[in-house]
Amino acid sequence: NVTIKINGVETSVPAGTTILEAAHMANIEIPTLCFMKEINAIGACRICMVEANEGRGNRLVAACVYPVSPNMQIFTNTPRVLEARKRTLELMLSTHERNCLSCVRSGNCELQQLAKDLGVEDAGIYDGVTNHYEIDGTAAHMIRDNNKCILCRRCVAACGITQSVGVIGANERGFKTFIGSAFDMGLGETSCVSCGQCIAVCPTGALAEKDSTSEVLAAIADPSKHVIVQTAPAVRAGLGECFGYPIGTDVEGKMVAALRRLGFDKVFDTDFAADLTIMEEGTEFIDRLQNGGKLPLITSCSPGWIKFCEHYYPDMTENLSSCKSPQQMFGAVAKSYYAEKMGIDPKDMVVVSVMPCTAKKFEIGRDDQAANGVPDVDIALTTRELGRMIQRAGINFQALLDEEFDMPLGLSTGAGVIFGATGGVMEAALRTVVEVLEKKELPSLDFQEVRGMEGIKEATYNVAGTDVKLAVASGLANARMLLDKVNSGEADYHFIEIMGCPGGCINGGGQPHVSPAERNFGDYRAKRASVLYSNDAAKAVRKSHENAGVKELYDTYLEKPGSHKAHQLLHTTYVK
Ligand code: HC0
Repeated sequence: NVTIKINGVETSVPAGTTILEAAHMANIEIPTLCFMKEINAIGACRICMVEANEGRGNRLVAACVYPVSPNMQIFTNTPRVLEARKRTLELMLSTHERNCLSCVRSGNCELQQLAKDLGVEDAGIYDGVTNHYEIDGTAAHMIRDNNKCILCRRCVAACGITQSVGVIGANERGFKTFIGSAFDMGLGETSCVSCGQCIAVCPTGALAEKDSTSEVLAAIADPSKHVIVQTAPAVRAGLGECFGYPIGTDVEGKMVAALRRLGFDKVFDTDFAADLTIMEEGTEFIDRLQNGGKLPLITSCSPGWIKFCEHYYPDMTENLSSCKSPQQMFGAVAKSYYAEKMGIDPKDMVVVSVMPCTAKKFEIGRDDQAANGVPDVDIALTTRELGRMIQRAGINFQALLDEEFDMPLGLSTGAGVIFGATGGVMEAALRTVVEVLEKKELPSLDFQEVRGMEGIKEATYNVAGTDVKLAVASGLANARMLLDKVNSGEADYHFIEIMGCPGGCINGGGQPHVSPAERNFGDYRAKRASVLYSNDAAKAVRKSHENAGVKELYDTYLEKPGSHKAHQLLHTTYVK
């Protein structure tokens, strides 16, 4: 350890710690714009400047990359520091489109917050020549507005390092630098996988999901339409953050109440379809295991992962489960089974989904996702869009009393809800597959080995005399690492779960933005995941094959998992 002084107060921190980390340990948050721990430590934006004295007088240094040294004196709050940050911010603002009133990030924009904290007036003192960029709306899920970009390169790091996709980078140089794709192609023309991790880390309104909220309002206002909504597992673990609740607050009941007040005809749960997925995918796994099918079986519910597999590992598409994602299974069942029950023509139904995910906006338009001759799902919203809709409708979210999902597509088990955290699909599948193969009840339903936020997890379970080898990866760079091990023969598994976003859907690209301090030093992913595991633990029924609604669906409509009708509605194909 080394002893240092921060603002005159002595403290001891491990050698090699950066000033930013040391200050965080001493409960002082130094503002950052470009910094992302371990993946974007480039010291580029110069917002984190502090004064450091190592015996040669006070010097301004970038706290995010400058390591502490013995007896260093650090000053984070002097007039010189604040003035330096203010100047830098003014320079950034001089080329930033400042129409904050209508910006989607107004209220939680990091640049706006800094301007407020540092007392920067919108005086335009450095105004002069600016660049003007066309908005890129070519991708199905998002827009890029480079007029609001501050060139922090967080999106570039998220895309290239966290996800190992790397379809964006800095084009041109100097004053003309802008972030875009190679040859300035539209994002929709590249092999972007739509994960939205770039949006999640963007400090400003330069990157945002395509907003579909007015389409939803128009459908609700149309009396000829029966408009139903489904909510993904992870939404209940994130939505509260839009309304000031601490990270890790379960707002399932208030969310249902709010959706009803927005005017949806029925409020259903994607968790129902997650249980259904387990029935289909579990059956597929047992079949492949016992009949020499292609192994490892790899989960198929994360559309960012699917697109990644198709683009970067086309030879492995045969390993993918043929199951549609729960979002799509839900839509297919809603527009067949439920529509018939209700006597509604599926053409008069609008299925809206609320997802923590931006790739779901892409998934709804994929080929072979319209089992009933109409799209399985019509509109996919992110958690953030739902937050905005509730806000705009004047619904006092905090004051709402908890309400329950509608039936029959609102019934779910604990296995369904844990889908939203990395390892959750695997655990849910194990609860069913092990019981089916061993023909007896599991003594414990908790498969701890596949829980937790590590990027890659492995476990082996002896099931009915066979050692079943499993792996779980979240985040596409981790997925790439795992698949390369499988391809090289270094590892062999029977079953792999892959989720496109690090930590799983709880950290999806459509979840509420978190502060830089939380993103860099907090455990927001684990806090959100804990909501799902607590929700699971509190449920009376925790195994998908015991979901009474799913059982009834099979008994009265689908016949059995893997049936012809189940295949027609619930399974899909992939492109190489
Ligand atoms: Fe997920 Fe899903 S768990 S992908 O992360 O499988 O988005 O939450 O809705 O479809 O259920 C996202 C979350 C879902 C789906 C489910 C799966």
